Amino acid sequence: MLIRPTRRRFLASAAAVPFAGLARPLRADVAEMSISTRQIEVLGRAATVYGFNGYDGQLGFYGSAGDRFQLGMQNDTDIDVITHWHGQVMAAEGQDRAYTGGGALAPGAVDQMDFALTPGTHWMHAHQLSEQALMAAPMICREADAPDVQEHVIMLHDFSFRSPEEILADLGGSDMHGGAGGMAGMDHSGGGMAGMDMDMGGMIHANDVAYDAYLANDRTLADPEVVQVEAGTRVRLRIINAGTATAFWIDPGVLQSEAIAVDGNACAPLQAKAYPMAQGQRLDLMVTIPPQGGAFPIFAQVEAARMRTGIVLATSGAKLERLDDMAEVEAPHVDASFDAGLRAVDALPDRTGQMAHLMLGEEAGYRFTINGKVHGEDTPIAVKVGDRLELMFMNMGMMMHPMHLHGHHFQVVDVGMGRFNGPRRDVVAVPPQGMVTVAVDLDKPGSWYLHCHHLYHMATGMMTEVRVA
Ligand SMILES: [Cu+2]
Repeated sequence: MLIRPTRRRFLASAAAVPFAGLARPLRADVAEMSISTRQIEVLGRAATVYGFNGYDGQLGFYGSAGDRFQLGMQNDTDIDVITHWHGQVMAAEGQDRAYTGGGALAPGAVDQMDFALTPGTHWMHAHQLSEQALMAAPMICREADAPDVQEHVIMLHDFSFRSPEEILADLGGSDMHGGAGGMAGMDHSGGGMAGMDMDMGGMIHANDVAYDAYLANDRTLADPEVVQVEAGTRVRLRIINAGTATAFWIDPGVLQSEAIAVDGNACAPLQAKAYPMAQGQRLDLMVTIPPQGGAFPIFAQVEAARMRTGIVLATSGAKLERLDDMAEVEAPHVDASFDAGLRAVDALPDRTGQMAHLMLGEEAGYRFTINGKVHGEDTPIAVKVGDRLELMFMNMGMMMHPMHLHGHHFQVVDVGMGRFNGPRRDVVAVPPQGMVTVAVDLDKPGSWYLHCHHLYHMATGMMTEVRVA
């Protein structure tokens, strides 16, 4: 048997390279990646956040098609971590802890990982409130047919100096999923509302959390990352929206651009003036640097708001101008119009399947539901291996819900304008009052979470499971 050494494994055999902010050097005999706290500076203030630390001083993991994710993951924090390899659908149940009964990686413990990487722009994150404290990192597997161009990863975050527990308390909700005490603190006695409250919030809204800053690779526009690029070349941006409660619009400004993949899945190239990214989604954007060179901001603007973050692509010697962290004009709400224009290059074969209807609701007391139930009260969707399933999401509320299925990449087949050959994804934005249908071939046994990727909607109940037997 031939075992291809991955770059990561090669590095593991070399001396460990600790970097600033790492609690202590990694030990090659114990772990090849670690989860720990680190220090960043936001708006001139120090902040302690989490990180998934690789050996070479980079956050996250970078591999190539054919590699395996084969390493020890050590938890150097003092909290339990429910690890999730988002988009890495070859992680068998048990490798990925985010399922009912999956438990958590305890402080000091090591999980031995070993699964084939799924090519594309994916990521790793805690399936708990700690995701808000930046417990998230890129998990990239470069495609075998990736064009030979410069690549750069951009990870977006919504940042608060408050703890996620405080944020959730301010929203009025209680954590039903991944809190330190598991199901402790779950109290439905005060709810008392069986039906859905269609008047919640009155009108379509977003951004229910007031953040202190929005980060692109840990930095704000006051001090953005500046990436050196060559004039006249193409650059592939692998963008990850790790914002827990924030959808963004990616604005490449004057640069010619096209989307070439969404959620790690190649799509027919699509040009837009701005590209929406719901929570959890990824976008591979190919941009062209003009022959005359210059400095080119890539903005990520919060939906339905003026706040923005971003990075700068700059050719050598280009003059960098100060960038305003407020756009002149408010961005629209993220809706389904971009997805309506996307076409899959690896469409699912035509098949009929069973349909599951999922009504997405919001109730008083910051309670988010699927078919009127919070996770724990819900009835999982039961199917057999190999089944085709269609999930029809009907959003009865006034906030967009980015719906994510674990273990699979579905295909968007209807965004309310009739059947179409839509994109392969693993998170789909279901707009307020909107209806979106996705199709999926369930090829792996297991209990796969199906949930809203707005962290606080998930935490307060908007999650169920697809049980594949
Ligand atoms: Cu939601």
